[in-house]
Amino acid sequence: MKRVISGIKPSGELNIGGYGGALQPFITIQHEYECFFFVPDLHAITVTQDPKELYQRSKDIAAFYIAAGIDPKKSAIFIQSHVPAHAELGWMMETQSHFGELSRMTQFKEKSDGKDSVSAALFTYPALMAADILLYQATHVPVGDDQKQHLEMTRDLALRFNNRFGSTFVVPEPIIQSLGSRIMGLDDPSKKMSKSNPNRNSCVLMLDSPDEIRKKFSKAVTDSEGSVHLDWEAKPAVSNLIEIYAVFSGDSIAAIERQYEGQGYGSFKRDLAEVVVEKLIPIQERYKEIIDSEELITILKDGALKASEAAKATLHQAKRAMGFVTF
Ligand code: AQP
Repeated sequence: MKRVISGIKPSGELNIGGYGGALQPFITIQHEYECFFFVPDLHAITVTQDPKELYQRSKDIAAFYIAAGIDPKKSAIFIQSHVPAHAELGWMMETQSHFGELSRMTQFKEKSDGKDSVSAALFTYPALMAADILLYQATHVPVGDDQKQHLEMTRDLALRFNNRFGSTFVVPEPIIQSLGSRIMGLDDPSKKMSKSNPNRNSCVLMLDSPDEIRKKFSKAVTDSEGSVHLDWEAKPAVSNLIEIYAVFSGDSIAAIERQYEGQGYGSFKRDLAEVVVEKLIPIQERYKEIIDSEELITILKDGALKASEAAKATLHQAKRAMGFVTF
């Protein structure tokens, strides 16, 4: 059985970058694989989090999974810290990770850049990510652009462990998506649209009102050429908007370029806002129904049970392989 595990960190308010790069692909993937979708709260705390916000955002991500269309009857939806095997195997994988390879991780370099002090956990984060994946013997992992290096390290760790201790882990393959794998900020197309960016105009949040969405797209940077065509080198800002349009409408890039030929940016941006509003409204409505419901709690408890069952077997096998006393 082909199996997938993936998650979205509750490190800030979810935006359309996370939707396009992760959540929307999850909806498709759930029909082709046995899936485990989790809320990586242990990853979120690698940088400082306000406890009240972490609590709310962890619930939010789980509610968005369901609201966007992940079927909890088919896929396990759970919170990472509810399955302690993640932390346990994370430590074991840390012992197999080399300082040099962790030092080369570009995400660590970016996130630690210019900071006086960063947590040790931010540095060892890829070992925990490897554990998240290997614990479920995932055959496939959907990866956004900036997670490719981490998945490569997961594969290296699985192979290293298997060579040292005997065949234990499935070595996972990436699922690379062609569209939406790197949605950039609306204010600056050289920076990824990120939850931790304090500039609220850089992104459209999943819970933004239609008017906020319209305002943000009308302010989005473009260029002076006035031509809607994709060219990431010469026209990164407009290319980013075209890609968002394609992700949210399902239209091809060529069809979008044809539709707006010779029209400048005004009508393109207005239509783009409507395409996004149309997609987000039903998700927001379902989110509101579920966020404070018993239904959400039940789904998360059931998901954690299913995940724990799957994780337990691998953890036991890995411990025995390493020489731990197990019964
Ligand atoms: N802007 C984006 N475009 C495309 N894909 C994105 N993803 C996130 N932002 C974009 C993809 O979503 C998956 C889950 O990401 P994550 O939230 O766990 O981590 P992240 O990539 O670190 O997200 P952020 O928003 O940038 O969070 P912060 O600011 O806290 O670090 C990943 O596959 C990611 O590629």
